[in-house]
Amino acid sequence: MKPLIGIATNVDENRLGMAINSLPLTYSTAIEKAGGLPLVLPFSTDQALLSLMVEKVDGLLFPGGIDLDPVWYNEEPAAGLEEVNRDLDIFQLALFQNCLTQKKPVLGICRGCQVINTALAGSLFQDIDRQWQSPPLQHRGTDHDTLHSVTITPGSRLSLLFGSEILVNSRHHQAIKITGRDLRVTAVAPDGVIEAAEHNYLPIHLVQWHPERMLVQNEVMLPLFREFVEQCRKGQIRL
Ligand SMILES: [Mn+2]
Repeated sequence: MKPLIGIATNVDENRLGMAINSLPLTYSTAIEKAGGLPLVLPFSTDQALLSLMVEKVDGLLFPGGIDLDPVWYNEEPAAGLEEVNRDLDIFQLALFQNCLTQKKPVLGICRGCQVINTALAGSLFQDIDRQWQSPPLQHRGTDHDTLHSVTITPGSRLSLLFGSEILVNSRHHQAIKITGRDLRVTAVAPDGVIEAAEHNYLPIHLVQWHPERMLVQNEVMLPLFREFVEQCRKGQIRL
């Protein structure tokens, strides 16, 4: 049976100003391409329902999106912070806590990477350009994805997929500052910005770039999704 992969929705507004569940198609398409059955998990404030949602799926993907409210990592909003939505944060942070409790495989992309790092008591640079100690690379182009290389930590699960260096896209203005509990850094940009991390004990992967968008161009990032789907399949067998 295909592993069932929940994708945590974002929240947006439609043309009538109504709140909607919102997710770019590229995320579900990537899961399809990797052999999984994607299922978008809708916004909810019901904690018991969130736990049930996580029980029903074999793994979870946390997508890109807006900034997290810095209140979750005990900071005041700083210059450069963009749109935040505390209700969305509470929804996604709670979903992730359930993944931890239930030991479900997780893949966090861009904002998803930041959600996981924050849930594990790490912190973020609210704006790389204003807060990074050395002149940063361009991590976000104005109207397109920029590209930069990342150096991958030897011995990491990421290095088994991509070797010691790989070119990635970049469309973020925040990044991990203090790494969350039990996470280790697995990739850094040439300017030192953290670009990926993984959990020491659990099948939890964080990437700051957008592998789902790279998949539209070619299949270089397919192994990342394949491995995630395989981890979800193994959990399925164990149950
Ligand atoms: Mn970057």
